[in-house]
Amino acid sequence: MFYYGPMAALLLYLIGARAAGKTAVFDALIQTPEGPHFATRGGHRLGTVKVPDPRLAALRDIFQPKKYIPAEVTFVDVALPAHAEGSGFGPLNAFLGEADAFALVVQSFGETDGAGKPLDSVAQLESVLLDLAMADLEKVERRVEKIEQDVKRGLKQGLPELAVLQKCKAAIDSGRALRDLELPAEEQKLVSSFSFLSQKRVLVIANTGDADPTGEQCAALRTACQEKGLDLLAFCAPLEAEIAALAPGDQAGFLQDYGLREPARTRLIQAAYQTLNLISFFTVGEDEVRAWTLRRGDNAETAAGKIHTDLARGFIRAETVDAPTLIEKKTHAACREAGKLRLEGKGYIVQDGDVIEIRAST
Ligand SMILES: Nc1nc2c(ncn2[C@@H]2O[C@H](COP(=O)(O)OP(=O)(O)O)[C@@H](O)[C@H]2O)c(=O)[nH]1
Ligand SMILES: [Mg+2]
Repeated sequence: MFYYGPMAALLLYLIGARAAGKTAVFDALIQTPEGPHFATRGGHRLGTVKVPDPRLAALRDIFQPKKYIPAEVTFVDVALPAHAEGSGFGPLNAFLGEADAFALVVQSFGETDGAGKPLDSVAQLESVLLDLAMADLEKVERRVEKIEQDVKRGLKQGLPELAVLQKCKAAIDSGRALRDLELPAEEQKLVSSFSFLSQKRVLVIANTGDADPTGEQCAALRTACQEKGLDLLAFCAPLEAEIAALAPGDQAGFLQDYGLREPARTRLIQAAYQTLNLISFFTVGEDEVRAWTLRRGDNAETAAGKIHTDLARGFIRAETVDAPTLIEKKTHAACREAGKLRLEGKGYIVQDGDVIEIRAST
């Protein structure tokens, strides 16, 4: 993974056909009442935003810390080469391999696509998914060839890897994305260095027209996504950009008028956490109130290791309370009195919204 700045932000890469509206979507995601925030690297645009979390904000208000550190997400508006069907992404493969997930923008407005042909959103989705698969197939075939040559020379250590690669190749050949292959952990380990693009989670963004901000008219695309097991979010990029530029107090009314639950940025971040199976836990104190990201199912020892490797090594226990209780009771002492402060061991499965203090011997 890339690290932009001191923190490990979740990396969401915007991909899609030419003129699908990737840049327009990116502009909406990075817009704020103070203007857009982004940096440029190698032609790509990167925008880092804080993950909105009302629980963390409430904890900040109680503890009044010196530092307030929400989790971060970085959106990347990928500068793609001219879209060439079925040929993968060429020189961008390695760069795309760094993504935690893709947000695949599909044009869902207007009558013609970026190539001047009649718009077919489903075909556009499938074409980009095919590009991801072709990029992987190329890597697989190149590596298979190399291992087979080695085997002929009597070098057999590549055989377990070869077996997994054959499995991957068979899946791609039959039109399945590698993300649906569910390799056992030991097989996954043998191929994880390839950073297969079709193994990454994909969120589909239908970039709709002004008349359809909630994507009611995207029935065919919605069905296609369901069949592929992909989550679909609809947003009208220019409209969302306008709303995001409003003062925070004015946004709610506009969102409501258009039938929108939350701003586009929040909806996308929530969907990304969902599809990547991520949860947040919090640490609180006078110095800092901070959010940390974990995979659902991770235990307290892993959580400790996120904060500092020493805390995982010397782990004694995790003093744990759920955020709503701490927000209600205001102090750890009050939580303890109410019997709500739990002492959890290394193997405790951390829950979304846990406030944790690690006790460790150092
Ligand atoms: N009407 C309409 N036009 C849009 C929308 N989103 C993008 N566009 C236009 O479509 C063109 C391509 O958009 P852009 O974001 O540059 O596409 P990209 O190539 O995927 O980055 C631009 O002229 C945009 O102004 C939309 O939601 N509605
Ligand atoms: Mg663009």
